[in-house]
Amino acid sequence: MIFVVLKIKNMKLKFLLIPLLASLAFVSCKKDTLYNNEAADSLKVKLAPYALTEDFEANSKPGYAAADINLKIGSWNFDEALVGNLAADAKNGNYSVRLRSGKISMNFDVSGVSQISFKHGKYGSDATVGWQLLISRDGGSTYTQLGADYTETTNALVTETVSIASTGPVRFQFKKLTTSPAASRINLDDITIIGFGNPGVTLSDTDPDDGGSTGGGSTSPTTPRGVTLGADAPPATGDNSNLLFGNPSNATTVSADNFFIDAGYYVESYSKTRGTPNWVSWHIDATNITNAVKRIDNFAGFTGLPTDFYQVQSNSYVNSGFDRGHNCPSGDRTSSTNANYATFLMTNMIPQAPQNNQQTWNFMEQDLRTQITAGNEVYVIMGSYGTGGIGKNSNAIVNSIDNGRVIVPSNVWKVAIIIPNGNGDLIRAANTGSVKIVAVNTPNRNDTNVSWRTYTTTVRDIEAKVSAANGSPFNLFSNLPQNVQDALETQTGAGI
Ligand SMILES: [Ca+2]
Ligand SMILES: [Ca+2]
Ligand SMILES: [Ca+2]
Repeated sequence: MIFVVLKIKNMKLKFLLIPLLASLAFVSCKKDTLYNNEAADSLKVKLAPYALTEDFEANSKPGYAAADINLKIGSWNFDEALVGNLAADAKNGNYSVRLRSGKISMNFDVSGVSQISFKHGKYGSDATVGWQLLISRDGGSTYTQLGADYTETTNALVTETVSIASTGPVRFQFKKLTTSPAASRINLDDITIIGFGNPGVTLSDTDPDDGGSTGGGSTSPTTPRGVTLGADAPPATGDNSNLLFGNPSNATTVSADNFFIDAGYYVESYSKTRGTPNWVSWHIDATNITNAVKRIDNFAGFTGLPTDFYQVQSNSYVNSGFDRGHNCPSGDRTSSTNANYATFLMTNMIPQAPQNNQQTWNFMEQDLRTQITAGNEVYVIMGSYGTGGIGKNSNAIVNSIDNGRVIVPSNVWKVAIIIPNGNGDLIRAANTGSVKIVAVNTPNRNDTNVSWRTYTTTVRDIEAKVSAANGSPFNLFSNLPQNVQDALETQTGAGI
């Protein structure tokens, strides 16, 4: 846990009293979050830190014309700017902002901001160019400059961190100086907004998983399709296969509500009655997250279901107040169009509260992918159970959508087992001390805390909850010896 230390001394006391009282009021319902330090003049207020990083890898914008673009942490307006991936673009990863003669601006506010950091450089061999960082405290109506002008002289990215005196929601703008040569361009990347408490990020109404101002995508259905397997799909069996750690509900192709689907890029148990997966299982390693393709957003019904199953359509969630929440995320399958297409089948979706999907779940998915880039491989199983969630249309519990054909789960869970890259994964998971376990169970509500670590639990607890909800045995990691399961499944799953 990280603490914010508020030093209150002598003359500063008078000026800090009002914000301090505000802080005390904020935490007064949780007295245990206040600590008196041994130093009489210090107070520690426990607030969860957050960091929201925009790396510009999530979406494309090939031209300079002014337009909004949906990115990882929200919607931005790019005016005379694009997402570039040329050799001359100074960048981290595959893409960065290339700003020509205008500005990029956030279309959303963030609360509790203490710092903003970003990488910046000059595009290729363009002439020296200047720009400003600006902040708005009124929802983007007016902006004021933060710090001094920046001047780009080299093509290499450098990192800058700026502290923010923030008491309310803010948004940022990066704006080229009109005095700089019109043709000179600036690269920007990895804009990270750092703060404490709930960032309260109101993501764009056109977030890719959401697709509409009232949730669930556009009104016309797309053409249903199947899966086309490429060589990049995980192997069907053995090491790195999607179901290596076991079929937790013993799903079969004869049980309508525990119906086994091998979609190649993931494996699942589907429920005809619920119109959603019960669980989805998949393996991730570096070969799956190459960013060879960007998210394709081609939500569609799945043609592989038995003919007596209702085929959930791309528009089945429209106006529901719930996102089409991926189980196996788009971001875990970027090695080919086939791989990414597979994740957009509606048989991979649940009606998920937008904040739960776009924040809590999204950040957990990103944290798991960070484990991959750090040299690990990850086996993930995500599922949902129960009935009744709270979306964004009202505070009322919604039990089903699409005229009762899709059940809204009450809980959304995920377990992950993380091991260093290698072979003999089951044996290594049983024997190595370097296994890390993540186990999270969240309520499917739109007021979910942004931090997934708020919801860590044990694998064993998830097994018990799912088993009770469905009235049938549920055994995760069943291919591991029971004594290994007993050891791993009773750890609280905040392993990363
Ligand atoms: Ca980037
Ligand atoms: Ca492996
Ligand atoms: Ca188990």
